Amino acid sequence: GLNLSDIQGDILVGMKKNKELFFFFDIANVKNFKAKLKSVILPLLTSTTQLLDNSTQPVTALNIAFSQTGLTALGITDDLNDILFTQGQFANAANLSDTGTANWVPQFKGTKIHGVILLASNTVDKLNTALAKLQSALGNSVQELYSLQAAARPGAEQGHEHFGFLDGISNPAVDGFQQPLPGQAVVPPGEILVGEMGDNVTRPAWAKDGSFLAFRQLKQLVPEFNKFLADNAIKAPGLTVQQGSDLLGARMVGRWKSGAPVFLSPVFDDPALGADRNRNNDFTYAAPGQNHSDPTDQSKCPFSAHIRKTRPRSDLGLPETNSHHIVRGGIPYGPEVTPAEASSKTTKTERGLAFVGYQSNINNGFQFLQKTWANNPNFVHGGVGFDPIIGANQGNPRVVNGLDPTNPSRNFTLMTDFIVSRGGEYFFSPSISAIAKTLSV
Ligand code: N7H
Repeated sequence: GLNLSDIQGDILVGMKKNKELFFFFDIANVKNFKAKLKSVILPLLTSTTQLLDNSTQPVTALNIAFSQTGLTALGITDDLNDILFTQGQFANAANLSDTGTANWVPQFKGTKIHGVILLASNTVDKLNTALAKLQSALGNSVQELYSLQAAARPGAEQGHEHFGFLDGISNPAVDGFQQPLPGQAVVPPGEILVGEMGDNVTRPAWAKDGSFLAFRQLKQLVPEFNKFLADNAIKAPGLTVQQGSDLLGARMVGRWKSGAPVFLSPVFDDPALGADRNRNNDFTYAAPGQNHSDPTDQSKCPFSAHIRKTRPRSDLGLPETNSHHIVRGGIPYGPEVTPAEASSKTTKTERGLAFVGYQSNINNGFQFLQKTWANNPNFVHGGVGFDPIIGANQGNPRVVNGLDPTNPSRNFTLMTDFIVSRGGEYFFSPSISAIAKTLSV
């Protein structure tokens, strides 16, 4: 089995807290930093084992990950053999079809960031207390370059991202570690963890049980998204305008706001289905007993729907032996939509998703999902169009097929993006023993 007490906790099971701070730093003094990494950070690192049991979860969880620039600053000369990591996200931004990098957070432009500390707790006070303690202990060994404060949404919206949809439903189960729920993909450990079975790339020995963290700050234009849904409500007998608008949104995502999959509940939301972990992921897009979906039928779920683009299930045939799965651990950031924003249908204050995706190979994982699937109008079939949620076309209009169930061949042309990339960076989240024995010495 996996050495769960050596694997940083965010990778496979997530921090399980409502507030999270992403603290991006550079190493100001290498010798001091290595000493602090060992004496201050190492004892605070939260393992997978600790997170699995409520009684061992720390009040504030902490993980750390390094960029290539950070590893280089630490004197690491081994090649991790992931070219996208080595070059950094900024150098490869064009692969993601962002609207250039003009919208990027300035600190993400270039390769200045050495690492990120992920701090998670259940209140902002506890988080800030932990941060203050940490910063005073680290002294001037590190310098803060940028921070992003993220938080689960309040009340009934908890667990839902800013467009209103329940998130965190479908992550792959790691073979031999997690018992899959019905419909969950099962992946070899090496698809997520470096150096484990299924990772066929040559790596330095110390990199074993680490994972690449693709971080993206994705701004969401929520009032604009809602305006689009209201203006383009699906018209069908028996549907009110509101229901037609909800149906359009659900078909763009592939799930209703409750989490219920449109493939299983094609016309109306089904909150009981959405909440049932044994049923809400139990579908393949194929008819019962078939291991391949019908390539002409998107009546129950568009081929372009966000969750279908990013995990095509039986569209590529079953079992799902492709190597394009990631473990997502993102969390919303920014305030709730204000009444003024809602009535003007215009975003005034930034909000979005602090996207976190873990994989052993960025080219097979995050970048593949974004570039080769979501941004590719001919995936999974010619002419299905862009993923209407995350699909990017360098800011140009995006054609999307299949959204209207009364006329599946109808194309929609989305004139604007509802998600704007503010950039990010690629990091490596090492094992705890690698931090103790290699990175801090
Ligand atoms: Fe997505 N959304 O609100 O529409 N995502 N996503 N995502 N996403 C998922 O199944 C969303 C983003 C994946 O296994 C759900 O857990 C938003 C990126 C994958 O069937 C919802 C943003 C990438 C899955 C959203 C965003 C992905 C998935 C349903 C950005 C990769 C699982 C909840 C602001 C490049 C697919 C769930 C499966 C699910 C939304 C980003 C990938 C509601 C708002 C950048 C693999």
